[in-house]
Amino acid sequence: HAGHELTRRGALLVVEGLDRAGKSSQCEKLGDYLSQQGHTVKYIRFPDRTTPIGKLIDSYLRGSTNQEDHSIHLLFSANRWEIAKSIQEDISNGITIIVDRYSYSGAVYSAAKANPTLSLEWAWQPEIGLPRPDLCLFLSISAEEAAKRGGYGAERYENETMQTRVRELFRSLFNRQEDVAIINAGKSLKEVSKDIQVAVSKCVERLNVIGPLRV
Ligand code: T5A
Ligand code: NA
Repeated sequence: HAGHELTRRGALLVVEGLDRAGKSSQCEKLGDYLSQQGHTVKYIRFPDRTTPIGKLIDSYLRGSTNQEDHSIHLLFSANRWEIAKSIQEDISNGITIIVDRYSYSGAVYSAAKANPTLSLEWAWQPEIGLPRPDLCLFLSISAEEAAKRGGYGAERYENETMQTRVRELFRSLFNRQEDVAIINAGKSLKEVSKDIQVAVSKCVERLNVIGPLRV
């Protein structure tokens, strides 16, 4: 699909995983690495708690307000749609974007609530049409391991029952998705970042190659 490009676009790289899998730490390391390689890099995260919709999400996650399951789900999705156009623009301007959580978290966390009318399929629908990542790095870690890391338990969803369901749903979702790299996030920060660099380098190289004209 990259073969049609005449100018070099940026890459859309997503980092996903359970709470405390090390997503934010690894996004930062990946950003440093790609900058050193000469890429222009931008970091974004979802939920983006700074927008009006993001503020509603923030207060929900902190437990200060309640929201109906479908309703909060659609707000998480709207929070991605509100910046979808700027993501597209940045990428066409050659900026590589590192995204800390995306549609995959969106579908999986909502579906993990086991609400009978909120299946994984239902939850995925509002994500259809958002910019498709070139690569999704899934930081895989056991729920028990994640719970041992700092700051766990403060927000809604940070309990082992929910996290175990989330883990299973991520697996079933990623079985159906292309361009996913499963990264063992139970290793040291440095080892995990090395594995991420290898996966990302392969992906970025592919984007730089101009493919041959076909029939
Ligand atoms: N959500 C999100 C939805 O329900 N729907 C949606 O559409 C979206 C986008 C908030 C919640 O919202 C849900 C999912 C979440 O429950 P958030 O704001 O991204 O999402 O907050 P968190 O994801 O909870 O951020 P986390 O704090 O969970 O974790 P990270 O980013 O995975 O981990 P990180 O890098 O901050 O590291 C956590 C701790 O572990 C240590 C770090 O130093 C830190 O102390 N650590 C390691 N320790 C040992 N070895 C390693 N390899 C380590 N890597 C990190
Ligand atoms: Na984080």
